[in-house]
Amino acid sequence: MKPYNVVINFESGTLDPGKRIIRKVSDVKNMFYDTQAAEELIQKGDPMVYEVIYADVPEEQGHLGHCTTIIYPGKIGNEYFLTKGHYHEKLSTAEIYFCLRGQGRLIMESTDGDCEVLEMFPGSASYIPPNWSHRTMNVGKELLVFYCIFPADAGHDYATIEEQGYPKLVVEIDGKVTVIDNPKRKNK
Ligand code: PAN
Ligand code: ZN
Repeated sequence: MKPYNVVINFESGTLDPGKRIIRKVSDVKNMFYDTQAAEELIQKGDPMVYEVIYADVPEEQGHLGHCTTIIYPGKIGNEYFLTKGHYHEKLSTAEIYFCLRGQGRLIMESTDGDCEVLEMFPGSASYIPPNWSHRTMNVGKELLVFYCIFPADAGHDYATIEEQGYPKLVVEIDGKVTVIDNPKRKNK
């Protein structure tokens, strides 16, 4: 293949040319603590939670996958709109999230059971080391837009996070972004 550019719009988060994937509440309902509130939101029109726009890159060793993610502002119960979250199938692969717009949090858990939450804000570049799962939340009132770069053959394991969730939840309490223990977290 030949070198080529894509163009990223920092305002809207579009990456062009790119392939767009959309995630509605019905796609991510199991990731939220308050599944009842998620069901109610699905009945009310099943709004979009986030989109990912991928540059066309072969999913092969040596290549770098890259994409933008756009998370809409919103909550389910008191929990902010979030991405599914995943480990890389190839656990030895790292990733960088570069925030272009909005206010977010990046929660990560390592295979050793450590948990960390980083702030995301325009200009923040978060390093996700090998062996750390990752999920993002939009904690602001506008779009959260970030750009991701990862080994193109990393792969995504969504099942582990869907089953066990994270040790912490990022919720709004008295109008403030608050990190609390996840009461539903099993076996930790
Ligand atoms: C990111 C994520 C993206 C959407 O590109 O895939 O932000 O999150 P989910 O994949 O968890 O739905 C990434 O981490 N790629 O490896
Ligand atoms: Zn990833």
